[in-house]
Amino acid sequence: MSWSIPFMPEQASNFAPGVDLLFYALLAFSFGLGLVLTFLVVRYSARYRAGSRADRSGRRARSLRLEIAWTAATVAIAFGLFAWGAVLFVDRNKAPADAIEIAAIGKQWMWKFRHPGGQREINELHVPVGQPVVVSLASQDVIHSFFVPAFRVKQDAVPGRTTRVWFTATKPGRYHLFCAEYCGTQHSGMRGQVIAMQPERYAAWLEARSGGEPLAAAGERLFRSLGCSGCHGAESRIPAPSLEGLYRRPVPLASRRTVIADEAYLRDSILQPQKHIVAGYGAVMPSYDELIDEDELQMIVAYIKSLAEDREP
Ligand code: HEC
Ligand SMILES: [Cu+2]
Repeated sequence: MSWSIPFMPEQASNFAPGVDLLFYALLAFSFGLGLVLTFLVVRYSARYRAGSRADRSGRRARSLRLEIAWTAATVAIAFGLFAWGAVLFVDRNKAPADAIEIAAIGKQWMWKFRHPGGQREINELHVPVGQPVVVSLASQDVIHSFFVPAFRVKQDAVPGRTTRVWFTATKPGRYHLFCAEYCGTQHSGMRGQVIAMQPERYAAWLEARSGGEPLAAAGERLFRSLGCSGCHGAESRIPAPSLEGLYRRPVPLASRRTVIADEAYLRDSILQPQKHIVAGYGAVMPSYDELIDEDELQMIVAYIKSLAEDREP
C-alpha cells in the first residue's frame, strides 16, 4: 500500500485474511443499512413536510408476507454473522498440537518472553514464519493485553491465570506489539516488536542465543529446591501422587468429579492445593502462592508438562 495513512495494519498471520474479510463484511453491511435508512429519512421528510399534499389519513396497510419475510431475513443475517464470527473465534482458541510454546509474562511495564530452549527476551519476540506459535500469558501485577495488530490477535494476561493465544506468522518482518489494556502510568510505553523470521534464520537466532537453561530444566531444579520432590518423588514417605504423565490426563478428585489436568489445573494445584484434592490423598500439600512468582510457576509447570511429553500426540 502506498497510502500515507495506514488504515489497516499489514496482514501477517494465518488469521489476518479471515478476520479482515469479516470486518469488511460487517462494515459493508452497516454501510448498506445506513444508506437505506438515510434514504428513507430524507424521502419521508420531503414527502410529509409541512404543507405537502401527501395522504395523512393513517390508513393501515398490513402485509403478513412482508412482515414474515423481513423478520426471517434479519434473523438469518444476524445468525449468519454470528456463525461466521464464531467459526473464527473457535479456530483462534484451538492451537495446533505441534505449536512452539512461548512463555510470556506481562508486568508494569514490559513483556518478558522465554523460548522452550531457555532463550529470554524483553519487549521483543522472535518467531519463525510458517510454524504455529502459542504464547501462554501470565501477569505479575495487573491485567495487560497482548496485542499484535498485524496478526489480528489480542489476548488479556490476567493475574492468577494462564491465558493462551496462538498464531502462525505468514510474512517475515517486524510488527508492533502493544499492551492493549490500560495498566498504569507507563501503559503507553509498554510496547515492543514481534520479529517474524524465515525458519532457518530463526534456528540460527536460537542457536546464537542458546546456553540459557531450558524452561523445564529450570523447573526441575525448583522442583527439588522447593521441596516438591520430597513428597512427589519416588522415594517419598508421604503419600503424594506421581506427576509422571499427569499433564492432560483425567484426574479423579475426592469430590468425585473428574478434571483434566490442563495448565490451569496444574497452576491451581500449586497455588491453591485445597481447591482440588486428588481422590485417595490427604490435603497435606502446602500452598506455594506466597513463595514463588509467575516466572517460577511457569518453569515448574513446564517441568510437569515435560514429564508427560512421551505421550504427546
Ligand atoms: C507435603 C507434601 C507435598 C509437597 C511439599 C508438595 N506436594 Fe503436591 N501434592 C501433595 C499431595 C498429598 C497431593 C494430593 C492431594 C491434593 O490434591 O492436594 C498433591 C497434589 C499435587 C498436584 C496434583 C497432582 C494430581 O495428580 O492431580 C500437583 C500438580 C502438585 N501436587 C504439585 C506440587 C508442586 C509443584 C510442589 C512444589 C512446589 C508440590 N506439589 C509440593 C503433597 C505435596
Ligand atoms: Cu500493560
